[in-house]
Amino acid sequence: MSTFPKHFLWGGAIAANQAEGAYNEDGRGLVQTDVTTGGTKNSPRFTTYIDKDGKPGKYASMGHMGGHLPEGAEYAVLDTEYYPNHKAVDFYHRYKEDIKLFAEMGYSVFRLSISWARIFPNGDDAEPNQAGLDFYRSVFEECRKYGIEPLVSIWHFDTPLSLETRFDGWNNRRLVDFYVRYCEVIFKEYKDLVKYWLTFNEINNTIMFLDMFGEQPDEAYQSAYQQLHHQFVASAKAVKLGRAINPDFMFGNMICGITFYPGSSDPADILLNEHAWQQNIFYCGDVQAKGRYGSYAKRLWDAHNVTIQMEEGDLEVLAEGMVDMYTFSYYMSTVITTHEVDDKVSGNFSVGARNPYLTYSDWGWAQDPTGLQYYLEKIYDRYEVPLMVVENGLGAFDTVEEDGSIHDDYRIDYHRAHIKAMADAIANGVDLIAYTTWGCIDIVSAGTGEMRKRYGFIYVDMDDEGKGTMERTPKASFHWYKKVIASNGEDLD
Ligand code: P53
Repeated sequence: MSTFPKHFLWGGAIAANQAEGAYNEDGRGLVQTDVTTGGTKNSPRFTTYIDKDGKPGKYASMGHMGGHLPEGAEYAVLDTEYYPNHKAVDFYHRYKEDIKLFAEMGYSVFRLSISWARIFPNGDDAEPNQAGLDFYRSVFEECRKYGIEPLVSIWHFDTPLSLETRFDGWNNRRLVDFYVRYCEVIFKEYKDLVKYWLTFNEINNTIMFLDMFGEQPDEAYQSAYQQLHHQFVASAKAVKLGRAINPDFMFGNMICGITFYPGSSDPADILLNEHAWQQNIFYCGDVQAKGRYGSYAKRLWDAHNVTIQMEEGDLEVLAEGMVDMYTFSYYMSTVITTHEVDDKVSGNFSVGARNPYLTYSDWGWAQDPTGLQYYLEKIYDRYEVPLMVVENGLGAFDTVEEDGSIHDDYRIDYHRAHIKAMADAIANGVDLIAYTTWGCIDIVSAGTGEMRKRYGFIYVDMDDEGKGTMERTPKASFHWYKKVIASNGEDLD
């Protein structure tokens, strides 16, 4: 008998802006990744603009986090730069072929995101864009054809650029209404095709990655916490509205799940580590899965002189719009300490003391399946709602052999260990209902904009300069995952 429940959902996950391409087709509006270049592990991505004097310029950013447009400048696509998300892996035109391959692996779930800018090109248009609605309808129908349940992220780092420009994005309360209107349209449109919805992808990144890379001024915290408040209210309103449209809808939050460890048994490290969990993980999870700000929230705000602008009734809205399930991504753990350390990690989005008990990926991410079990058990104990691991995977260089095959044993090892960790957590009482591996097909990296940081079970012939046939080739991991699914997580060899 399998440890995994009978109807456990197995599948994979992608995001619109990293997979679709077709960035300016069929009426789609721009998003920030469309004006963001590629980078590498050691060099950042840049968001490009034309300044007030008409000169091109750029600032370091991953497309939705980091950096600021200078006063009077406007976002711009520059002829001198390459923008990897413009073409991505052309899922927009190849989704039938891709979904067929997912079905061949035996998927029962496929996580993808809807691009807000395909539905409302400017974010707040009077009427939705029919071509955008038609596209996702065909995608969902294609999934249903194979009995695959779509798991839909409503926002995956891709606020329409026009809302950033005209309203300063999520700093502005008006975004709440625009988001809820967008939700209303997609909920009504797909109410018979989609059951599972995630309101904001990795909502906690806004606060978690703020001070990970150095000290920030109080204004940065003020903005981050205010943006989060707006997103919490938007998420809760969407949940309420969705339940009215279809009571069978299931809503999840989505947290970037990093497991934090104290660097030593020094009580100061233990306390600092607990505070890291509060700021980075619990802060968002508590609002969305408990319906209220945690008791420690005031301490977090006071530390940076933050005053959150709330409207009357907001706290009631948060309490009424709790999610049904807690979903998260899991890639790595990290170490927190008050002590000076010599051996540090310098990966992208991975900093701090190196953990001597773990190995690290080529991009400096700690490989730690036990950290996943720890996270699952800790979080289930806290919320006691069904959990989903909606992203997990290894970004790695792949080599295509002369005969065209790809032997990604390192990727198989990574997933095997994490699936075992999930089984152990389930055996310990955790109600885990789904696993969607990240980038079931190679896509553009969010953090670095690279194609060579590959996560897929399906190889895509596309490089970092935009050269390649886009041809799809199953890797060794494809055949391995197919066996895993067929055996409901039993056959991991
Ligand atoms: P990439 C940082 C740390 C953990 C997860 O990331 C992160 C990030 C941002 O890079 O993002 C999630 O592509 C995100 C996906 C992303 C994936 O992890 O940088 O939800 O969009 O692609 C992997 O290797």
